[in-house]
Amino acid sequence: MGPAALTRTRLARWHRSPRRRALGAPCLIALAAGALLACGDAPSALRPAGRDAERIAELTWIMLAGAVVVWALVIAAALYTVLRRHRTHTVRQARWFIVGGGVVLPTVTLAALLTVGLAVLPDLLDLGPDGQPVARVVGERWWWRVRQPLPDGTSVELANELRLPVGRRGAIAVESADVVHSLWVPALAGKVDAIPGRTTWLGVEPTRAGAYRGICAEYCGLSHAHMLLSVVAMPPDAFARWLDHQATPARPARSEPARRGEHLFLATGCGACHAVRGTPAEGASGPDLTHVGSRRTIAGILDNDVEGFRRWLVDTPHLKPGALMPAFDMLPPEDVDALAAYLEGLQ
Ligand code: HEC
Ligand SMILES: [Cu+2]
Repeated sequence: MGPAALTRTRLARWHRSPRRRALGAPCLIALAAGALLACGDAPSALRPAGRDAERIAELTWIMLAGAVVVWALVIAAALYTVLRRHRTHTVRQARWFIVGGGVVLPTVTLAALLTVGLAVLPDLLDLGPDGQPVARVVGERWWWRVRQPLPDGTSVELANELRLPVGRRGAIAVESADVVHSLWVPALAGKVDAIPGRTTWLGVEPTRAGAYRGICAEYCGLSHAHMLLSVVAMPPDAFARWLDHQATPARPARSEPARRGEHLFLATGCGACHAVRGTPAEGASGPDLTHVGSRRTIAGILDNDVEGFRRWLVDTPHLKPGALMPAFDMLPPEDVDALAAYLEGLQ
């Protein structure tokens, strides 16, 4: 039996084999998982909600199409060598094959893909009209400190949350307080490293209102995977109202437990690390908590409700291993409840 016939027999046997069938199900599951990931709640660069992510998604599809064509050509060449009848080529034909397929084709294909890729860059590097950042984001272990400028030149500080008006182009200034982090909001834009001692820039222009998940895309230590950021794109007037509200100082606690919580907040030393504008708490090493109750999450990872605050206060080292906040599990439960009521009320 010649090599070609042998291969044909092997292919036929593989086709009938139970091993091939056994492979079918896992392949289908992997494909389905991929499809689900692209449409579930997970951050996805393939469902863009921003101008930059749209360009990146287009580029991805073009690169994928290019890769599929190259792959098909390689497989076709492989099948041709294996399955063709024995027939010798002339030297001229062989040279054409090597020069054409080995030099000309890759050069042309790669040059074309490079050109398409570079053409996207100017759009991504456009940082908006006024050179002022729409937000400053500082990567810290293990949260994102966010400062958003106010019309009067000052700014408000929040944590793990950033809001942007839909349809306006701007730039986020990215910094780091400790090690190298990387900011990536796949639905909105590409990723950019947060490098200690430097400011890097990321152009953004949300096209669809909604909340999009951002992550730290550079391993930075124990709780790297918990460094999550919500980016909320809002209609411009709703954004302006939200910003106005964030600029106001905390309103005094209303309910009895919340008033007790306010007192405990200062008495247990929370104010050494946290600021609550309008109170004597002026700490700066932790997140500003002035409107913490109005944020989408607590610490980027918990639902924002009384129960979430309770869990955060007593279980900090398990929820975020290595977090630079001590656990307050020595407090009696009624004190934890009071603190949670106070924090939830900081709307
Ligand atoms: C030694 C400094 C320090 C002290 C003291 C401290 N914290 Fe924190 N706190 C932090 C840091 C740092 C973070 C951010 C941790 C992270 O997410 O990695 C944080 C996060 C938080 C958050 C989540 C904030 C957000 O925006 O989601 C809340 C709520 C909070 N602290 C409440 C308290 C309360 C209440 C007390 C007092 C009982 C307290 N903290 C004491 C440093 C401190
Ligand atoms: Cu990080």
